[in-house]
Amino acid sequence: MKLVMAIIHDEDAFHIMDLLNAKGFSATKLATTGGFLRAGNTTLICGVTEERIAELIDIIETKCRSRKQITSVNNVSVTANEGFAPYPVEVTVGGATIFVLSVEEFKKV
Ligand code: 2BA
Repeated sequence: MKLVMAIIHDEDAFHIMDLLNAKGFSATKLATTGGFLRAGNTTLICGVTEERIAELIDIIETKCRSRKQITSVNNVSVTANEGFAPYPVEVTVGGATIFVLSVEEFKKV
């Protein structure tokens, strides 16, 4: 038995939970905060048999692949009367940080 902890982007959490449930994985989703950016992220904890580790990691890789996305931020205008103008920037979203831990004992009582 292994415990997989995967820190993923909030945006990817909803879709991956659906797929994990459909494939028969049990998972717990925690709302967490990155220590560096202090921004919200999601941590999934998932107890699995060793035979299914590769399948689980494959699902995480597929659903949480890091990708570039264009988003707009409000840029401060040069003059006070012009207000704010949307300014497109490219950001990287997604990706996953995965830990696989050995489980000494697993019990449901
Ligand atoms: P990633 O390395 O992809 O990490 C994404 C999130 O995964 C982290 O959020 C943190 O919540 C978790 N994480 C990553 N490595 C971990 C570890 N060894 N132990 C526990 N949790 C871990 P943040 O801490 O907010 O970091 C966001 C991104 O900022 C990181 O993306 C990395 O690109 C960068 N970063 C993190 N720490 C840094 C540092 N000390 N100096 C420069 N850049 C850093």
